[in-house]
Amino acid sequence: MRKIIHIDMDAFYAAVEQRDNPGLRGKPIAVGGSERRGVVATASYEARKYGVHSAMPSLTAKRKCPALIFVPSRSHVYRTVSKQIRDIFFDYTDLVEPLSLDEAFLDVTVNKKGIPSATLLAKELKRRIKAETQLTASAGVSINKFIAKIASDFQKPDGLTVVPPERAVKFIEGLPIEKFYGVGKVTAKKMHKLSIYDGADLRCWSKEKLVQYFGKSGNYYFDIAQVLDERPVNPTRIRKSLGAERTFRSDLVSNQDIYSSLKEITEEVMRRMRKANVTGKTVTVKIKFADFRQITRSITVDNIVNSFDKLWELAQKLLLKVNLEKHQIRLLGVTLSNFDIGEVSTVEQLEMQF
Ligand code: DCP
Ligand code: MG
Repeated sequence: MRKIIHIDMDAFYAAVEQRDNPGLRGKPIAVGGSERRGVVATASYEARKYGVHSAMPSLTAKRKCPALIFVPSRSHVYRTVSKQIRDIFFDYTDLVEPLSLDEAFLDVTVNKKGIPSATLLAKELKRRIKAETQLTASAGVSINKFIAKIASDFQKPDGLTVVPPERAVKFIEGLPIEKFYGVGKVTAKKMHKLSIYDGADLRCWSKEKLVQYFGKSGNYYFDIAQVLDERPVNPTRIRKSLGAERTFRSDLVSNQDIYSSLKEITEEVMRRMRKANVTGKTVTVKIKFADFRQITRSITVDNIVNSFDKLWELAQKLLLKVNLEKHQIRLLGVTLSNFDIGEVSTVEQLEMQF
């Protein structure tokens, strides 16, 4: 039985800004965006009470919370803190897998300090993070990555949620399907149509049936539902690209469907880029046709791609290069690569499905 901890900093960018500028403490703030344009990278908990959240257009955020203070993002500071917390993790184990700047999985089954209780170890991590960065983190402790990740979100901020082995099944059973990491909005809807609303419902499904309805991802849904998530914490994972793709239940034919699907996928890529804090210079569009023939089209630009508008412009340009006439499209994907920072081990681990 493994002992896995997932740690995630609370309101990360906003907490750093409030730490470094006492005038912002206790106030509703948004990092990123401005009074007039852009999107919110994250909001302080004071602002979240008004419904302000990550990826919300600034204008909407300001309307929801008129007292909202916009603070510019300071990437280099967030990277420094990220490095500090990683160094703390390495004091306990080398099995550290960062998912983004502010979160990581740790396998502490065997740890450098010989601490037998993962709960005590998580408490110590939280205490040290607080002492060394003046910031709070939330932790989830369990027997696999899936449960640990969801648990860390349960009692934010400054939370500690432990799901011991004997409670793992109950935990999964009671979990609404939307909370399953890796189940996107579209998949959740599809599951609702099949009367799958929570883990208990999902647990009634065989692997075969899930694969039949959800393709390859069906295997993953089965494994997490049956508490068979054996994915190791992978400390060497360095991603060189970041993307999203979607297989359609019925092939796309009309240009309108193709472009609107491509736009949704591009939006998902942008969300992941923001979350992972990466920008890059190469954009690739992948298309699989109904006959399974697959093509990719890439473009590399001189200036980094760091906005949705730019990414969308390039994705459309690439699609224009493809003759879509008389073709049915089975899969569309958008990928960003050629990152402009050297080390990117900070990208989301799971291939998230739509
Ligand atoms: N981020 C971003 N754009 C997004 C999502 C996140 O720029 N769409 C950045 C800002 C966040 C940081 O990544 O501070 C970490 O993301 P989290 O999802 O962990 O969110 P927070 O740490 O801000 O809040 P929480 O307390 O919910 O973890
Ligand atoms: Mg966080």
